[in-house]
Amino acid sequence: MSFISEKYCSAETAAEMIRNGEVVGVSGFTISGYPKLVPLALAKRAEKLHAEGTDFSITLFSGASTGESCDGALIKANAIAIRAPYQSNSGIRSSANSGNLNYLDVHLGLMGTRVREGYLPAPTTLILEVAHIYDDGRVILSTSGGNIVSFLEKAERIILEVNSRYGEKFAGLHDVFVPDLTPGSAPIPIRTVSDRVAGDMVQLDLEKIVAIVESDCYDEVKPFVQPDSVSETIAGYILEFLASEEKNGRLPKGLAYQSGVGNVANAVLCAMANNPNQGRVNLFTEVIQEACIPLLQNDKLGVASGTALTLSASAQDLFLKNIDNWKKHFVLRQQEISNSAEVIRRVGVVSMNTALECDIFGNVNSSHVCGSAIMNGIGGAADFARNARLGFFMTPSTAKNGAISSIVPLVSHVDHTEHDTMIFVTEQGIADLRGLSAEQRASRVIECCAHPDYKGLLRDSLKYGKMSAKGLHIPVDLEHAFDFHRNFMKNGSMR
Ligand code: 0RQ
Repeated sequence: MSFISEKYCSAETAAEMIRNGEVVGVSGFTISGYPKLVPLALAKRAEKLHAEGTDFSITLFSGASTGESCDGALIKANAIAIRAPYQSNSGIRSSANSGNLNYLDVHLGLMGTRVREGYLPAPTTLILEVAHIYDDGRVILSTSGGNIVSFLEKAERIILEVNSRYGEKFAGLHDVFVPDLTPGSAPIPIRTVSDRVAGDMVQLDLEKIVAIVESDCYDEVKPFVQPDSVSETIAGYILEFLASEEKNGRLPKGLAYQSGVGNVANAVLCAMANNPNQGRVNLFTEVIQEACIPLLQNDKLGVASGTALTLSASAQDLFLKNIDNWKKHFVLRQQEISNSAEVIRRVGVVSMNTALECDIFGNVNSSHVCGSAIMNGIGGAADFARNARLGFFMTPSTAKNGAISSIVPLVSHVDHTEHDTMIFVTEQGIADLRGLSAEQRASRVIECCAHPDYKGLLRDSLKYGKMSAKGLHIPVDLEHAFDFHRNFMKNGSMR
């Protein structure tokens, strides 16, 4: 019997090995490649301990959001005390917003670095989903790279979920390079989307593997929804804008695209897939979403480099069926590389991220409703927006049936400052803010992007700002800057 085969056990046995108060690191990024069976068993164990009157909770660190069997089950069981980084689970959201969970919203590109630097505690136990394990302790990672290698450095115990759906078919998908820490770190040797600079497997320390659990679970990604008309309109503006930039010599061929999460992001890539004039595109992104499939099928995908392959169940099946032909189009990286400022700047990226609200001066809030209630988190949007060659923030012009304007006098929380943003897009139009003064930006955002129901109020806000601001460099009407938000909290509408 090999060392490895002796470690196979049930998820329940593996879950028993996790201690109260421990920092647990899991694989996983935007609902892909996270462990499912051990977290579910851990949640059940926590519920049992709580029923017996015993405290049990962990600090949970990951690459980014995980699915219902991990984030969902553990938060329902009241088993998470601290969570970082990005998440998208309604239970985590409500626990954070009710003050029961300490949620740390760290830039995704820096999470692993901060752990390695010692500014965040290093996970002591890791629960990793992998595609395959060899007897010598080498593993092939599954559908995401995340922070696995960064977390490994100081981990004491490793629990593996080996997902037999993937197996050795996943060999060659990952490139597991992790950068040096400062000071004096070597340049990261990646210049183009397809560059591979390390091996495709991770060598684990056999002595640290304490349990192996067999799994055949799907990543619990919601079924793909075809883009709605608002998203398609936004996508249309972006493609038109890109074409005019190219015509004007400002968009060299060979730039790569980053697209954020959600419907609008998918719509842009779907529109590229369906555009007969579109050549092959390369993606340098964090989340490779479902839209990579139509791009592939229409022969419009060059290489997609990311840290997560986030596909619905039917697309996961399709990917596995075609993996031998499709693998050459993908590189899965650790998130310290997929989201590295240095690499994003060197490769040359057009970033496209979604905002909750944008203000007339160019600031963006992607994470907090009315300045206080966390939605998901900043994620990796700032890693890209700040370092992109060309950056879009997109959003429908209103939310909640028109009760909310996504264009506001001043954002209630700032994720991306006016110094880092370039182009705003809503279904009303597109505003290129590059090279404009604050007042010019404000007029352009109002006239090009705001919904007609809110244009008058926004024009008034700019007018009063010009009359009352201390300085006219940014003519903000401080007195009424948050009237939209106040109205919404008081009356349920920003009007
Ligand atoms: O709520 O579903 O209850 O109606 O926000 O909005 O329009 O469905 O958009 O799913 O694309 O998410 C910014 C949250 C958008 C996401 C955000 C309400 C709206 C709806 C969702 P309902 P939509 P999406 C790469 C980059 C930050 C991280 C990031 C996100 C819900 O894109 O988390 O970009 N981004 N990472 O009704 C109150 C407003 C609102 C609002 C919309 N102004 N106020 N509610 N909503 N605007 C990926 C990673 O980093 C991993």
